[in-house]
Amino acid sequence: MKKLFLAAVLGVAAAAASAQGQVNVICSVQAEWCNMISTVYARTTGTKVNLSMKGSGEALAQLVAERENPKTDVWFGGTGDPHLQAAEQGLSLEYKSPALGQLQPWSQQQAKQSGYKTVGIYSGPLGFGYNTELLAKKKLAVPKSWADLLKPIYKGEILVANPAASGTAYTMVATLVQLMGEDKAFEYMKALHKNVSQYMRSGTGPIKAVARGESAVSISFVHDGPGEKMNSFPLETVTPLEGTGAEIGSMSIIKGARNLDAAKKFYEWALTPAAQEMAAAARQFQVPSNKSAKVDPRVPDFRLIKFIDYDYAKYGASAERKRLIAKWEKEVNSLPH
Ligand code: S7P
Repeated sequence: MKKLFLAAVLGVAAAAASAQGQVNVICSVQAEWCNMISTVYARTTGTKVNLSMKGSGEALAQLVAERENPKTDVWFGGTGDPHLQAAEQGLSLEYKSPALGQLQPWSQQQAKQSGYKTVGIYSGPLGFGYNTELLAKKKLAVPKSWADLLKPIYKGEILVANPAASGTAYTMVATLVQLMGEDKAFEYMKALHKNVSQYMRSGTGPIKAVARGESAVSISFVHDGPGEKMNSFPLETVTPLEGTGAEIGSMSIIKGARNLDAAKKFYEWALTPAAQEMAAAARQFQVPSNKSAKVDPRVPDFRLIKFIDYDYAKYGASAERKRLIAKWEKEVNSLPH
């Protein structure tokens, strides 16, 4: 009798859930955050979230491949440059959220310059991750500047992602070009290549590998550091003295979304303070874009970091992104180690 009752209750719940439909989300933040938003959203709204987890570079490639027959409704998270590229290529839908006024100026600016086809949901600075135990064991100093990374002592000790696959690594290329000028930046990246042991596919791969002692130093978003530390890894982060860039992690609704109403509801929910505070609960420490969302004390303090004036419109443009990546492949990645 009890079993029958339970089955009936679950049946009603399942029917309610399916009545609320589903939303297909590409999620480009780390898995813990993706899983948390999908579980909480499904539980509170009855709408099933079909998650596909992909880094930003890979997410953009999937959306390009799906162009004629989109299977994705919302692209949540990932570096802003590929979201701007998606907007420019007509892959995302113009949508002006009524919540825009509640968002930080950088988030609103990201929306405006994309023609309201994307919006900033978080921001975070690029810097270095380092394994304190490994550095001590190898008697290596903590690198404090971009210049430090070129020192021969770091040969084979640096991990970074491949800009052709990773939005994080593209942020590094665009940051260096803006910081040094294009010619010097490419000379710099050629010299850095000698110290890089591997270009990884995913932007978060390098800091995870460094945390686990597989390498000493990574070029990474520093907001990914505290989570590794909380998992008891000997990992610290630093931002370079000369200056650095920041990402505007973004969210877009996909043009031709099969579940458009569900997509808009999910998008609105993702802009609320409560949804944005889930990042820290999932041990990810970007600055939230909703001005009312609580900022965890482990979020990097932007006031202490020297930032370049990152030109998101220029470096998020398809032609510029493609050109810089092709140049990096030809002039840097082709060099022997
Ligand atoms: O915390 C996760 C994070 O660092 O990863 C995102 C992004 O998916 C990285 O993509 P790539 O693999 O293409 O570099 C960042 O937006 C986010 O801050």
